Amino acid sequence: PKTVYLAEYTPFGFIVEDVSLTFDLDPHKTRVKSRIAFRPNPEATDKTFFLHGENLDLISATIDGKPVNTEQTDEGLTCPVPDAPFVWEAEVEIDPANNTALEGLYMSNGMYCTQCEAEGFRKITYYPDRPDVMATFNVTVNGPHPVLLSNGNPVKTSQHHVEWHDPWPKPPYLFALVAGDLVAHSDSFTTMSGRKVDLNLYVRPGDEGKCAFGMEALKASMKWDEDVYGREYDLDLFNIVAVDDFNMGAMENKGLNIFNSSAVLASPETSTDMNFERIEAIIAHEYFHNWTGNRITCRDWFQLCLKEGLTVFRDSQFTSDMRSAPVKRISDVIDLRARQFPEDQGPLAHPVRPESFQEINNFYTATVYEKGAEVIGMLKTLVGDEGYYKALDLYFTRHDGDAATIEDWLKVFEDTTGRDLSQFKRWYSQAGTPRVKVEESFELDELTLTFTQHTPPSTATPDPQPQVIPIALGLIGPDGKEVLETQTVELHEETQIIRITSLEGRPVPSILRGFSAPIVLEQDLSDADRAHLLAHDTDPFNRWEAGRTLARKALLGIIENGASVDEAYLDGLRAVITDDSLDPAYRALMLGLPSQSDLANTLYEAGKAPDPAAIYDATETMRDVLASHLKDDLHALYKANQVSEPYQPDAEQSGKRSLANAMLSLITRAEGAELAAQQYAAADNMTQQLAALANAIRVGQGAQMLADFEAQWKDDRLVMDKWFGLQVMEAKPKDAAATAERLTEHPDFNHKNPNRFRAVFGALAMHHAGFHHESGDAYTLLADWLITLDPINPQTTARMCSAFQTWKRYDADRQNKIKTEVARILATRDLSRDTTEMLTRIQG
Ligand code: DPP
Ligand code: ZN
Repeated sequence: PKTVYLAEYTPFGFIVEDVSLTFDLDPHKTRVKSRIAFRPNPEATDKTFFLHGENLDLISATIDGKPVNTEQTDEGLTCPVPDAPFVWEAEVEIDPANNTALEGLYMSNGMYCTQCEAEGFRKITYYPDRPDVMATFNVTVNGPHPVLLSNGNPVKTSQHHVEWHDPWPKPPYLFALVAGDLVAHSDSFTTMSGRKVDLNLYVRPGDEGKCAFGMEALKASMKWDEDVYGREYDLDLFNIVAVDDFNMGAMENKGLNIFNSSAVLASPETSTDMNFERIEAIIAHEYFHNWTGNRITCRDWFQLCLKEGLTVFRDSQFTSDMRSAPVKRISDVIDLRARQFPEDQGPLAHPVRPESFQEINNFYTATVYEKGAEVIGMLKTLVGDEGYYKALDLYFTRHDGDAATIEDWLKVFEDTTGRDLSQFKRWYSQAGTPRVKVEESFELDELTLTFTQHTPPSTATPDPQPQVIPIALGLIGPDGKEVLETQTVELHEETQIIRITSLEGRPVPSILRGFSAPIVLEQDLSDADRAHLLAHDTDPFNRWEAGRTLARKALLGIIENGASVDEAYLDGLRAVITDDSLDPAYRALMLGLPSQSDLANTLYEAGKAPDPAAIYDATETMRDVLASHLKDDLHALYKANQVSEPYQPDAEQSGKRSLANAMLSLITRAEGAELAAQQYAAADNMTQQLAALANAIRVGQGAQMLADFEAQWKDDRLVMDKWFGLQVMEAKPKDAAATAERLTEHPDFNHKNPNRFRAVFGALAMHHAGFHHESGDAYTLLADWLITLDPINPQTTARMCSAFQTWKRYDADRQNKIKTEVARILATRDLSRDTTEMLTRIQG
């Protein structure tokens, strides 16, 4: 496969003035006619006329009405063109019903839909399929369906025929088309300038009852973007369509967002609190792309973080405003450490702005998205809120309508704040997680903190240079009172010393408050100091972090020498859990343990091969210890956090449910599944039902409940995904692979549906002790299924390959088993470019 390099960017030789497309829909023989007005691009030196095109059957092609001879390859075509404006017209035939890759135009349950990001438009028609080619689109859809949608506004509608016009120039990856027998949940929003926008959420008949929440989230997002960023929506219509077969979460096509049904459909009976929160965030994310992504797009795919990092940052701000900011911050950091850190510290490490790729679909990663968002958070910390919003205002005015770069982005900050961001820019160009070691000394009344930063070299970045690292810190005095409020120190050098004087007695430094930078902090604090922070830190993130660090130490003690858990920690934890002045959601997070994968990594970094079974056992022991230490509080807290009001998926109610369900899990562990069975029987919402079921399965008493659950929900695709996933998640390590395999034999298992495939195999890959069971069965099973899925859906296959990325952590036997499976997949004939690239990189 060919490698593409950022350094080799050149503009396209032609400018597209206008695009007209006509679709005559047919499952196997859809005809697409295109009429594209080109003119030579005065700024381009390379005048080759190359149009991308894949899996297209070319029926005819003309230039200015005269037939042309084209030269075709698997990737596109060229032909001679005049050195003056001209009109290209072509007709192609495509086969949406056989498009199982779910890129381009495809079918899902009888409906037509599209996915063009990143490079799917070339599977619809011949076109310069690159984000820096922006044009206005006119689209005619002919088909025997009640609903025929495309981008922009409808200009002419008759039966089986709708013409759409999108006045905003857009790159082809934002093109969308939907046709089907759909029903709309409709509403409207009046913008800040008083314009009425019609809003529709289109779903399959039967799903009407799952639309209300998504619609409210959309309106809240529209309002929030006006209030916080001054961004108003720019069409008279905004449509969202839910589709069952979709590779990603959702897609921000101009005026016609297409959503994986799991990322938009919700009802109390079928969705958990976590589902609601995720849906609210994804709706916001896609809506926010209208400005950060669509109005200002990316010059090339190396700049993906320009829109994704910023839009993730914006959706996190939104969730923090709608719900609890500390809870959102802690959840984001848990997620970053679970998904981005392993990527950044393993063979798939790449900079937030990668410099080369073979298949861009492989770079929709936690690094581009989540680390990309962290980088923007740091920038905001460094320039302050006022500086940040001034820079954003300039970004929106200066670059509206542009296909922009990270250089453009940083320039608006330099121009508005006067800061030199050349060193900061390394966050975009260097791979790897920086590690910051802090050493402390205290003499008389002076505290000295010595910071040393170091980024481990990687293939992507063999020689990392010091980065700009904002460290938010405060001090907690011996009496538990804060003696220094949060200050931000900027690290630039490899080593930097900070002195704080006039202190009365040694305070405990609370460093990296709010997780002010995406780094690993190495701080040698005693257990007593951490317990002090757990009890007194005013920064909610660091208070949680103190507890988490103590839990990690306790777990490692159990793993390595069967040590008993420190009583001071357990008492400190109990004090937090029973403190009614604290948000229940926050208290529930305090009870969470570091993941088993995280523990494996800690051991690996200490030079020891982690034993997944021992880690699993230690986690079980730790939970038993928690159950027994908190036993006098469990039932009281469970009861105190029951919700008697009608179900609402808001922060307050979901916080209570999460604390109550954390209690349920400890109670079930200590006493069996009786209370879980009661909760299951009484549940009127999925959060309560699913938590009860999970707990019953965990203690081996869930068989009947599982059968009841299946009988109740067999016709609900999204709920059945939970049923599939939960059985794998809750399996004992030795049974995980066999459980997954058994589920693949279930009549409702369908590997062509990405949600169902991920329900089973995503759960298996996340089951640390099950996936890495010494038998190697899970490795083999996953490899078998990746080989099966690759010819059908390369994108989902390649994404799932990351399950193997941590192979170097483990012992020689596991390493060999994984290497064998990776090599076996790679030896498959006609393996996709996507999967080939991922596995080759993982091999390292
Ligand atoms: N739809 C995906 C997202 O919003 C890719 N743009 O992140
Ligand atoms: Zn996005």
